[in-house]
Amino acid sequence: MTEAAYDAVIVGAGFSGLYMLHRLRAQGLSVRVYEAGSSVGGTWYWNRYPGARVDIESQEYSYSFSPELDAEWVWSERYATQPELLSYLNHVADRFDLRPDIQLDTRVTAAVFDEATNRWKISTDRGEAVTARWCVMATGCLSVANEVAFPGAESFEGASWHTQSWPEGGVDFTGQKVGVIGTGSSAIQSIPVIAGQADHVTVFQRTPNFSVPAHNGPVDPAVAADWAANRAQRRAEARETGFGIRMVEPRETETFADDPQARQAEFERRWKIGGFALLGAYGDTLASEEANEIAAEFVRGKIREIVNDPETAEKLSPRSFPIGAKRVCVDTDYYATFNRPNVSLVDLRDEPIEAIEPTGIRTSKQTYEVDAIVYAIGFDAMTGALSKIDIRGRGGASLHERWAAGPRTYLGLMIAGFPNMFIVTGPGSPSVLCNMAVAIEQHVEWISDCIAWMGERQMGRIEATETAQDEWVAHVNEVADGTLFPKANSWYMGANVPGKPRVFMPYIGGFPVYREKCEEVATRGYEGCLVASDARA
Ligand code: NA7
Repeated sequence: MTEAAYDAVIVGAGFSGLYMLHRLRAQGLSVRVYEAGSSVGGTWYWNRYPGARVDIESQEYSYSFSPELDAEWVWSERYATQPELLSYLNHVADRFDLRPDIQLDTRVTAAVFDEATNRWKISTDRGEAVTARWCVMATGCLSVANEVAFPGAESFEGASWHTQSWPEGGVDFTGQKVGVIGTGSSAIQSIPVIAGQADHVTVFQRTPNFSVPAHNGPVDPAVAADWAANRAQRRAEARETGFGIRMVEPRETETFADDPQARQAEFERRWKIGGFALLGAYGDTLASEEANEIAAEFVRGKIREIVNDPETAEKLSPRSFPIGAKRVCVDTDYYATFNRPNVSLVDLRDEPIEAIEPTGIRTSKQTYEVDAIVYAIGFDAMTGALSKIDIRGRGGASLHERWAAGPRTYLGLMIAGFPNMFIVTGPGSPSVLCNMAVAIEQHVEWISDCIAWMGERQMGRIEATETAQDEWVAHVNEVADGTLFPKANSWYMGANVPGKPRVFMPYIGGFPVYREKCEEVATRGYEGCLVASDARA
């Protein structure tokens, strides 16, 4: 049977895949999108846990490519909830008529490059195989959940869920004793909501995280009016900041240039704004340990102010890594939730989990009886989704093996030895250290421009050189080493997955610097890449 042939296959129909499809189709390409979920939406389809919402203001965390879309969509809250984000992405799919080219409930299992034809053969778990000139991995940075590997987990008699694969109809915790394992962003968002419903919530914390208030609420009409009047300008401002987030309001000022009173006032002002604004207070927070400690201690002071019990406050206070070196969480009432009589905290540094038992969670000290368990234990980040697909490049080389010691890419967009394949927000690009919406749009546009450039020249194959890739990887590491980021056991480092190599994966040089580099590469005829026509390949 002849396989269906497309110009491009896109894996994933989240924020990245939807825009990628829209762009490539507008360029006249035939495109097939495969999506494992039963809906478009990616992250915002899967992460349906209570309290799930974006941690960047929605005005900024949304597409900017279509002024009409931007103008017509009205966000109801400063930080949109998961259902609102999912309806936004569904609206995008309908508005741009994307659905006919998207196949849902289909997981791509293999992608094999054929050197004779310069095409990828892509296979799915439905037994289909198609070929495509271009393969774009829009598979997301946080799309593969960490496995629940606690001994005895399968013996638990109650219900249990990973936050990333929450039941579509939601869960009613009324009257239940709930154990939540983990205190990352997913836990910090869900714990206050679960605590408002359940009989009791026991939080199992291995490492406390820094969390700042969202101060969420309805979108301020003045802010909405400002965005409506100045949208293009506001978007451009976001793109000029290192994190691609306008509300961070980054300042160059160094921490010790201000006296303690001025520092306190600046941090207080930013705490009131909420969200990541705190991180923009001083230019050296993520570079100097002494400076970082000042910001960290400000947050610890807030925890002590909010949490009534000093012992609980201390347990909730992060002391083992610099603030910002793990993604700061953005919460609604997280710390105050520990003042509720129906919430208790178990510090796993004192009493590690030994096993899950049929009726509870057993630590080295005791068994905590629970009716339900929420595993908020995170993701195999940045490389998880690609490592689940059997990707074979030139000479049958396996990506899995190539990346055994950690991911290596050129600009986080291409991989030497894997021609005609692109990754959206891959390791080695700003990705999770940037507003994802900003990072995604820039990648999608770069990839589609590259494909158009190839088409105009009737070229059939493009591939990053090993030299360009080595230089980029060295640069990514050098920049990371100049910061405090590698000092945390974070998912940025792969440190949260046993056995995963410790490599700092995102690019921390800042979005504007990165975008400039990408533009320079393109302007110079895709410098660092080998380009060939089909005939010469
Ligand atoms: P995170 O931020 O990786 O958090 C996972 C949490 O689960 C974290 O507190 C972990 O503790 C904890 N964890 C993981 N494995 C275990 C085991 N075995 N025992 C106890 N505790 C464990 O994932 P999230 O889903 O919350 O957030 C991911 C991103 O999504 C977030 O940054 C936002 O960008 C949105 P640890 O810190 O490893 O000690």
